[in-house]
Amino acid sequence: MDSRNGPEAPQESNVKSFFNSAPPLRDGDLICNKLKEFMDRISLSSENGSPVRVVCVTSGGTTVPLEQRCVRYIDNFSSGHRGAASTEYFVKAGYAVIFVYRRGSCQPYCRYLPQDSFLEFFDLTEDSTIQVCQSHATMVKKAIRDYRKAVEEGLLLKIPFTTIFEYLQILQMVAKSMSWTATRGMFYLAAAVSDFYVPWESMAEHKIQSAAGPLDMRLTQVPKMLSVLRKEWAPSAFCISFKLETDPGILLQKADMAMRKYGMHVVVANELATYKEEVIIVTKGRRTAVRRHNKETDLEEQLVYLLDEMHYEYIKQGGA
Ligand code: PAZ
Repeated sequence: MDSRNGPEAPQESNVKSFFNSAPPLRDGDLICNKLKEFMDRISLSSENGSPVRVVCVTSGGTTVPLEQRCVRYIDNFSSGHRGAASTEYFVKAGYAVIFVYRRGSCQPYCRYLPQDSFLEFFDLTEDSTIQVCQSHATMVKKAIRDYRKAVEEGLLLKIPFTTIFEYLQILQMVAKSMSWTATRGMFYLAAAVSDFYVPWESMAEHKIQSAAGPLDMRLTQVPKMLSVLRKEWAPSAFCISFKLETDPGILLQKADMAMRKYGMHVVVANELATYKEEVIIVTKGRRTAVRRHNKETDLEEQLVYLLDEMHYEYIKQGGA
């Protein structure tokens, strides 16, 4: 039912109550200014004579806090590797990228730097200056050059999130700031987003105490924001969501359903056991498997290449 003429549909009121009860972003004004600056610059640039395409890449898992002064939280599986790698290939393809990432997750152009043995990358010279070990120098030089180029050309904006509350508020801000891009906008939603959460107003303020015995907790369903994104926030953008399952028997059926139910243009289906080696691109009436060629290549390179072509077609046809 149309809310202008009668009571709100349940989904609509769930979306409202999610945003009304979410703690406001601490750095909301800063994000808003950064987005404005980024978009102003991009709107003046061109890509081979045509206006630049813009993609919002989401990456990493959202957390669900269990306490307002959070000590414990539920997390979602995602290292952020897919989003980081894809960002590099989108920049290479000429897109301006807004990289919305989980704090501490994998970053574009830093994917090869070891996180656990970072110091092994460096040598101390006799005069105590620090230099990158010769064995890694080529890789680091390339990463620095590519990163600087992306930043200097104004093609990369990074915005961090941690909780589901932050993620959805940021996604909404980004979507609204991209409205001027119309069909030239793309959403590539690789983040692993919580399906359930504890509403802020019903959350314990302080650390939950174990002395009270076993913990019973009721989680509320996170409203399905993909359909809100498609219908309200960015109706002309090209939208790609990801579907991860552990049971191969239901994966494609769930991907088809996500496409129909939320109006996605593409759903990228992957299975936990093989997601680094294979994904299936699901579109209306078509399934295309994308496999990693070997350990030296990224599956994301082929994936981004195919999505870039599909987006180009979408723009040519005026969106649909
Ligand atoms: O971040 P990562 O490279 O470790 O993993 C990527 C992924 C499996 C989280 C992504 O491909 C994906 O499927 N994201 C959506 C997950 C979901 O169904 O919520």
